[in-house]
Amino acid sequence: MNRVNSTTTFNFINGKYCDPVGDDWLENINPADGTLLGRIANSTEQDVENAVIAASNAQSNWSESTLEQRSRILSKIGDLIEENIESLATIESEDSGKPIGRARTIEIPRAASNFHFFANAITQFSSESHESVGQNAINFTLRQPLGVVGCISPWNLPLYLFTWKIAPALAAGNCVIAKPSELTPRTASMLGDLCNQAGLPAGVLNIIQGTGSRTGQAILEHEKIKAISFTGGTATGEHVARVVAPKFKKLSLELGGKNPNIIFADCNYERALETTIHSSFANQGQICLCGSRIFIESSIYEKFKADFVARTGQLSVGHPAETETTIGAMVSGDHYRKVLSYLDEIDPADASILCGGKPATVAGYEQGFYIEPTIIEVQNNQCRLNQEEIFGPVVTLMPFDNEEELIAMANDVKYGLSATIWTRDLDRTMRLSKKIECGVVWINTWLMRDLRTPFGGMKDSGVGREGGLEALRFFTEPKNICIAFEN
Ligand code: TXE
Repeated sequence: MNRVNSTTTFNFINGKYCDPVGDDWLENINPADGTLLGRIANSTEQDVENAVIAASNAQSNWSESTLEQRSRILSKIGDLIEENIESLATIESEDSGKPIGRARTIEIPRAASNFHFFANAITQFSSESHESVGQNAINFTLRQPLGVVGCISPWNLPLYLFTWKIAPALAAGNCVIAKPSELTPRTASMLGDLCNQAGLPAGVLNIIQGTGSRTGQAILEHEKIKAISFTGGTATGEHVARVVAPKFKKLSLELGGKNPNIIFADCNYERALETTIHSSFANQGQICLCGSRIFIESSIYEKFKADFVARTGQLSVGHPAETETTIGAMVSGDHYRKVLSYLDEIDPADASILCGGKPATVAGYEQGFYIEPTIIEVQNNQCRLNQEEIFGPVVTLMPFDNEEELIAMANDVKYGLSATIWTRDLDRTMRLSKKIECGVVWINTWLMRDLRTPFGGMKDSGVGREGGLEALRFFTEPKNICIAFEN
């Protein structure tokens, strides 16, 4: 691939890979062993400006292209991602520390699905009309592209989340300035080449690399960028909102979570146990949807606790490239230290560690950022472990006696992204689903996704929804046209 498998990650502007204007570079560190993978462009306002110029020049042709043309190109990008799964998965795993199997079977295929899904969805997107009966008028609503939009994505599911924003933005006829996380830049960079191969016109997608505080900030502040779609931490999201709101840009924020995983005694026990392993530790717990607070009905608490600890003991912490690894490396040294700081500061009055609780050593890779999967029994939902997003392989357990007590604890947190409930009682399912404060509820499953459904959170987990028509609505401006007619 063109300038992408090398150790240098360039910007992709106007269909070409290029150096950052200021010739400034960041280091890309391999979290599995602490070695240097290469260097990454650290872009300035001038690079963002160049990207915006390219995007603005491409805008009118792209927004005037037919839906079939756009659909064909986006579908081809999806095909090319599928054809390059192996190289994309290898790079994704190297950049992020995630097990290669996860990248190969879940995340890169999902990036392809994002393009295939929106390639189809745009051909079915329609707008509304309203006849003003008795007033001799008809209203219809145009859904026009916004223009040049900004997409900023995080490091935990790099290409998966990057494409989840870019695909609907492009499908709706916008040109895009996209910034991946500086911790996981390379699969995003590879996407540029695939877009060229698929025939995406130059300037329609521009991929800018660099830090959040400089490159990301320049995207937020650029007057010609009409909307920002952001996924990342809640503190960063707050900052993004502060910068963007006075500029009256459209804003979508997908932020952190502290999600309850609720287990009732009448559940399918084996399924709940097995899925709880995944919802706790998948991707080293670095998924905003992970069920990090596990509430278990008292009558099965001791049994579930023992079985969960035993099952967790079978997980294999190892190098991400090894196929038997279930827990890879944390994304970076900084994040590794942040997660460990929660474990170092545990107050024994609040909590006791049932397993894990410290760094893991992987032979041959002693400089890598590994943490043992950790289960902590906590005494109350108010402790820091249950209130803050740790974003690592760390979960807490607490028993509950009744629904009232449970719902009070589940909702007593600043976040409101998702919840999982394990029960066979349909009435309870409905009662709790209506009361729980979050945007996504899974019953007897976790992270089962249908890309047509609205996705996002309430409270400090964000504003707005992604997915399906919600994303196409976000990336378009509704313009109502009222035509009066004479009888
Ligand atoms: O992410 P940031 P960080 C949570 C998780 C984690 C915490 C911090 O709890 O510990 O956030 O993670 C860009 N203007 N999540 O600091 O900063 C940045 O370059 C514009 C949850 O690594 O939120 C990157 O591209 N952009 C989350 C993106 O924002 C800025 C996933 C996300 O980085 C910017 C990741 C700025 N001023 C972390 N500052 C989830 N919801 O899935 C940073 N960025």
